This record gives sequence, structure tokens and C-alpha cells, in this order.
Amino acid sequence: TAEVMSHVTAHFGKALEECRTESGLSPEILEEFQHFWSEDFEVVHRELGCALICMSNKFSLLQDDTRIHHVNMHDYVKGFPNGEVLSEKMVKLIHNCEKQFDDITDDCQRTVKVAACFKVDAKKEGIAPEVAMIEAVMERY
Ligand code: B8M
Repeated sequence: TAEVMSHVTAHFGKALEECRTESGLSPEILEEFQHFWSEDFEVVHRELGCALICMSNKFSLLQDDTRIHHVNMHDYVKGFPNGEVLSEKMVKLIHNCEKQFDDITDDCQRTVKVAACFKVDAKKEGIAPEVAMIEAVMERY
């Protein structure tokens, strides 16, 4: 659900600052990670892809090929309140997007494409949170 996704985003987003330097993602592109879900934020910058890889690695969510680690992602999402209702759906949506962009060899570029695809599909599925929902749970992490 969107509620669960707000928790996942709030927690995952805490890793952004540690990843800024190595990813080259400037605050002008994305100031706070929760804006990822904003209607008017476009998921297009290669640097965001690099940042997502760096952030995911902090939680061991990727395999060596930078595709998601299904078991670890499952366990990560399950760790949030009601996480078990979202974990399977989330892994499925991301994996489905990964398959669509499997031919892109640049890891950062492929990851930003996968993330954009995931944002669209999560909205379609009604599991995309509002930025305000994320802000409401930020202080808990
Ligand atoms: C990776 C879990 C993050 C959950 C927080 C919400 C939104 C961010 C979306 C990024 C999804 C892209 C994951 C990387 C897949 C690499 O193939």
C-alpha cells in the first residue's frame, strides 16, 4: 500500500546524503528523496540512477549485476509496519521494469530507467505515496 511505501521511502531516503558525492546528484536535481514521488519530479537524470545504486548497496538490496536482490528486498520491505502486504508486489514491479531495460549496459542509466518505470507502475497500482505521507513518517527513522 501507499502507506507502507511511505515508510520504505522515508527510511531508504536517509541514505541519500551519504551517496551525493559519489553519485554527483546535486540538490538542484533532487533536494530531498521524498520528492522522488512528486508529480512534477521527472525521473530522468543518470546521476539519480547512480545514487539509487549507492543507496541500495547501503542496505544490500542489489546483486552483483546491480539488479535487485529478491530475497534481501523482500526482507527489507517486510521489516516495516504491514510490510508483508507490499514486499511481493514491489519486488514484482521492479523486476518487471528491469526486464524492459535489460539491454542498457550503463548501470546508472539503466537504473534510472527502471526507477522511472517503477514510479509509473506503482502509481497505476495505487501504491505510490504522496510526499506529505512520507514527510509525516520521516521523523520515525
Ligand atoms: C530500492 C527500494 C527503494 C524504495 C523506495 C522508493 C523508491 C525508489 C525507487 C527506485 C527503484 C529502483 C531500484 C533499482 C533497481 C535496479 O535494477
